[in-house]
Amino acid sequence: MFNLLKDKLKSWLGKPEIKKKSKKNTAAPKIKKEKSSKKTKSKKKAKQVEEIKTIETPKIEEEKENIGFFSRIFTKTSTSKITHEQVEEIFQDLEIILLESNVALEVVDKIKENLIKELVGTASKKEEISQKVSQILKNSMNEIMTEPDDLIKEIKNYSGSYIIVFFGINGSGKTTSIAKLAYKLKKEGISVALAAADTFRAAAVEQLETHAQKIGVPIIKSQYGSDPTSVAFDAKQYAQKNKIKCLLIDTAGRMYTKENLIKQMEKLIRVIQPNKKIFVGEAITGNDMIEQAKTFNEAIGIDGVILSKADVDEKGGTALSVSYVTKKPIYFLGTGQKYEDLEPFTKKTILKNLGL
Ligand SMILES: Nc1nc2c(ncn2[C@@H]2O[C@H](COP(=O)(O)OP(=O)(O)OP(=O)(O)O)[C@@H](O)[C@H]2O)c(=O)[nH]1
Ligand SMILES: [Mg+2]
Repeated sequence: MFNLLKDKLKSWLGKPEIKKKSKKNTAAPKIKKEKSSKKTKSKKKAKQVEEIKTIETPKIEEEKENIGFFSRIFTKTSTSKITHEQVEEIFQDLEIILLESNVALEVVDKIKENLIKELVGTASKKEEISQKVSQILKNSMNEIMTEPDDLIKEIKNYSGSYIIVFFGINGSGKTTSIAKLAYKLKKEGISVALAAADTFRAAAVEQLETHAQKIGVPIIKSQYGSDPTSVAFDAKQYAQKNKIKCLLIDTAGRMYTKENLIKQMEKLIRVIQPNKKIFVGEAITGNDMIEQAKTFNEAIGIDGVILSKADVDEKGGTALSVSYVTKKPIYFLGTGQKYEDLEPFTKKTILKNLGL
């Protein structure tokens, strides 16, 4: 992931720009000294004058020269103070790169604010400006992202059955993320049970059941069309009775605009009182996904995010923006379709992926 944004930033920070340059040919005219008659002498002299004239006339030669983007803006300033206009000019170019890479507007604005704060009025050598901008970008990204608590540790340290509910729109990767997390927890020696509270979509229960069998964890299920809250309630009781350390509750995909479906989710949360409400969203949907996360957060409150399909997201802006907009951390990135493809979200990895 991030390939596109990484490449764009990399070429921008060291952006070569082609400038046409006129070059004066200063090579000394070669005048041959020849012995000759007076007649031919004056003829030769006239020719020489002619030659000198043509040679001395500046020869306009178009030549390509590489100049950096930053050098273009800071042509005159070597160590003079950077102006607001110069920062605006830098930002114009950067803004396009960020917006094209799905970085949310709020985040773009924050980066602009930081650039202005850190650059205007400071004196830097022309050659150091791109490095300085790169550092400000890195600091801004660091500030924008939220590092999550260690969820695995939190589950291990919890005294009862730790309950996590997953929700999101249709096909966002909820069931797959639950299976991946169950696999991870089991590998960590944590006992897990799954609750098939998606009683709505055809084959949803079978899908979760297949995962439960493959991973080797129990599943609590009911009839299609039954109340998701009652399935989740039964699962909670099962987990507590059997001292299951972590219960993962799958729910049906729902559009955040459908009020009755959001109400159904509110009821489940009110009754179950989970430790975490995790929103699962697709990295590739960019600003749409951020809107979804915001609306779900306002409606039922989210504690964190799993960003699925990060492996197919070339842009990467969603991963940078969602925690800033919702003020909730991303816990994991879904990076493929295998059980192992669930990576803890760390700022360090993201900054490395961005080449900053
Ligand atoms: N490449 C990739 N594919 C993923 C990832 N996570 C999920 N998928 C795929 O996305 C599709 C939908 O995943 P599900 O887990 O069924 O999504 P869901 O949110 O449970 O869907 P509904 O229950 O229908 O709302 C499946 O084909 C998954 O294999 C991921 O991290 N990377
Ligand atoms: Mg599902």
